[in-house]
Amino acid sequence: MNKLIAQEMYYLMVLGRAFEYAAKENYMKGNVSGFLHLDIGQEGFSVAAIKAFEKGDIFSTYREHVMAMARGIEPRAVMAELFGKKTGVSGGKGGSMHLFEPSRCFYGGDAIVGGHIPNAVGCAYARALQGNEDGVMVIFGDGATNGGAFFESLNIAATHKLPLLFLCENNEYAIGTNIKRVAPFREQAKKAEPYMLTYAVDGMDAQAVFEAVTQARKEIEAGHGPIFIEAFTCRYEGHSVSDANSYRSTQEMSHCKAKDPLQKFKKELQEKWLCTENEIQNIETKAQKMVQEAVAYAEASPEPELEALFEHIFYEEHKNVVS
Ligand SMILES: Cc1ncc(C[n+]2csc(CCOP(=O)(O)OP(=O)(O)O)c2C)c(N)n1
Ligand SMILES: [Mg+2]
Repeated sequence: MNKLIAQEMYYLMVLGRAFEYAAKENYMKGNVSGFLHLDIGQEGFSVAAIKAFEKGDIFSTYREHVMAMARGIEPRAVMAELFGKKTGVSGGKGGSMHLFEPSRCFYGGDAIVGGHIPNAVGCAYARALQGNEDGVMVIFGDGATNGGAFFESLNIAATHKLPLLFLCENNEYAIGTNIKRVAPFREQAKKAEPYMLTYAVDGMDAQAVFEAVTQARKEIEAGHGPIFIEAFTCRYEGHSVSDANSYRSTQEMSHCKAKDPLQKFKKELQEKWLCTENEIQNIETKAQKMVQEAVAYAEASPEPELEALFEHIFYEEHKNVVS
């Protein structure tokens, strides 16, 4: 990491948080519909993971607004997608959980928890056959590690030494269910230990996540096969905007918020990278402005045409099946 990367990461974190609050506000106003899962509290993890994995393919969780923007997808294209507008990154037909941009090798979230893990395995297999050394990263929650597809994926990835980084975002909750009620241990990396090297990292520490993912990426590029990283995080909001978060105590929430990744990273900018108050203020103002522009753009954008309903359903050659 250097000062420029650190500044960009801070910008993306502040952007992410402001974006998410704006998305929530617009959900309440009725401008955004469907599911809306916010990443607030976990922005440090999302930004650092994506910035450390610059070149390869990425399959993310469905809580992916911040990840998509860190990958370079424009905030206004993400906001327009939430608004269901034609100018959205998925043409307004995917919504919050399906931000898909193949030109950036970002294959979005998946509404099926863990459903994207085998897709990432297939992609890693293809990349290995192509001799592409960049690798693939798949990001999923602790809840996703309880599904069969996860275990099958570990098995295939390890057997074929695929260039795949399994990145688990362990926030200890699957909707309102605490991890203690669905898994025999807190550390989900234990499930991957028989198959591959595993590492643990503090997911509220963006610098630590950046270093862990960078190191794993290098090992994967060197042909060491799959790696599993588990990052412990904490989400501040309910599972989705329709979840009041009533199952977590005030005490638990304040403990969680005391580890705020933005505050921690801001301190690093000041102390390690010697950023001035002015530089930090400029970053924060730029991020706020970007979000306002994104909302205005989404509001002004047109709806998709009716015909768009029939696009992107079947593979091109099979289009006749529709008519
Ligand atoms: C296969 C499947 N089972 C159940 C659900 C319902 N569901 C949606 S999100 C979720 C929790 C996922 O938790 P986790 O993987 O920890 O991700 P987080 O929300 O914490 O980011 C569940 C069970 C689903 N969408 N897909
Ligand atoms: Mg979770």
